Amino acid sequence: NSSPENPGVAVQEAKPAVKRPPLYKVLLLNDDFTPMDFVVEVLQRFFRMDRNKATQIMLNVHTQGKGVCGVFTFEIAETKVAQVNDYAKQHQHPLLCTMEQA
Ligand code: TYC
Repeated sequence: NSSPENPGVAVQEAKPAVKRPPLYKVLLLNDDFTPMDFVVEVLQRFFRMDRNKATQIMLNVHTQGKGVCGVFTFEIAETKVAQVNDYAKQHQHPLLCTMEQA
């Protein structure tokens, strides 16, 4: 990448200063006590799912032990996890939400 003015002299090229941020999966964990209806409500309220989608994800978590509710940047994922865990606590359910890098 030398220039015509300075043949053979390498020119430092600027890298575009944009990078995709790392993404995080927000996971719901199964337990034996949280009512299915409550989990469906949580998925609708905090992940904006319709009732059918929420029921499908809830049943997947129920049978597989855990499941992905969505994929977000770090701060959004952290906020979702806190909202779900706080809401579950307020309603005295042991439901747990976690995150991991996608
Ligand atoms: N296993 C629970 C029940 O049988 C339902 C449940 C589903 C709980 C998903 C948590 O993340 C969960 N009532």
